[in-house]
Amino acid sequence: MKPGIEWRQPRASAENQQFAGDLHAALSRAPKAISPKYFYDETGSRLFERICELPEYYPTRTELSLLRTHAADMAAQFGGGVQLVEYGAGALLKVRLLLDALPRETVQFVPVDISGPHLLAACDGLAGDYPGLAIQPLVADFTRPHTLPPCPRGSRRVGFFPGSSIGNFTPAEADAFLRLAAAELAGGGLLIGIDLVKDEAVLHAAYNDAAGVTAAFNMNLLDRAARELGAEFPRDGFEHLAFYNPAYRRIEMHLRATRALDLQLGGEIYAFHEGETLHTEHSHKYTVSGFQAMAARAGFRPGKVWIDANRWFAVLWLEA
Ligand code: AVI
Repeated sequence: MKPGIEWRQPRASAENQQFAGDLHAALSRAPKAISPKYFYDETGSRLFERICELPEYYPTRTELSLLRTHAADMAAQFGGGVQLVEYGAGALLKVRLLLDALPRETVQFVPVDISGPHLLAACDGLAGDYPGLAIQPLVADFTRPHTLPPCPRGSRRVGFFPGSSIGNFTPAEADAFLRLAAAELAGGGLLIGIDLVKDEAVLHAAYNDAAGVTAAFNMNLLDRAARELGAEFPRDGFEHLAFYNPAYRRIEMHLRATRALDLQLGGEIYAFHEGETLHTEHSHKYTVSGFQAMAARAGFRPGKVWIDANRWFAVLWLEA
């Protein structure tokens, strides 16, 4: 690990126990459903990076292009010194565009991510490319209560939540996250990327790529259960299912049993009938005004908005 990076290590077994408990609960409810946060182990994080480069998956390159074009304008909203908190930090690629628009000595960067080894590797890379940048990674589930390092004197705390990751929350979870963020970012603000409502064919292609990377990403949830928890099931008995649900304005991802089968987990047997699914992810799509109204209810004041020419993706500044 590079000098200058302070590392907070969680207990690995606690994470496994939580996965096991949540998977048992997911398989016991009807319909079966689990949080998408369990996609992101080492393998899942790498598969997600591949998704971001797929020709069909427009959100990443659209948001990157917005950040590239408007980084200086976005950074101008932050004010002087900044403690920049990235929620669900991942590969730390997008934040570089913001960092490039900020005087390095005025920034303390706090990437928060649940996947420890992946975050550590990303921080090493960032520290090598941005010598002198203060980086304090925090391994945590940012949707649960967590303690950020104190904000340096004279700095504003600014959250960065790109990628429309908020779309993967239920509306209640999104509201809870926005309220938590509005409280911990009070006096600063939040820069957030959201995926917009659009032509269903564009959405369908983005979650059903020809190369099958999204299918592998989805399946990794059960692969991970096999690797980490010893779950047993016929792997060829599940298939990837992703479709747009217009009533909820969201893409839904499921793992569908192609025949009646049993999944064994920690001594319990969970039966799937043919066609039954484990719901693995929602990906909500928003309108700008609808999202701003939700943010306002959580305590933010809507600020500037940057949107691409297709009106497929938006980056919003929200004052806390
Ligand atoms: C991380 N998140 C915003 C992605 C999305 O588009 O909802 C996750 C993803 N799932 C399938 N493809 C990408």
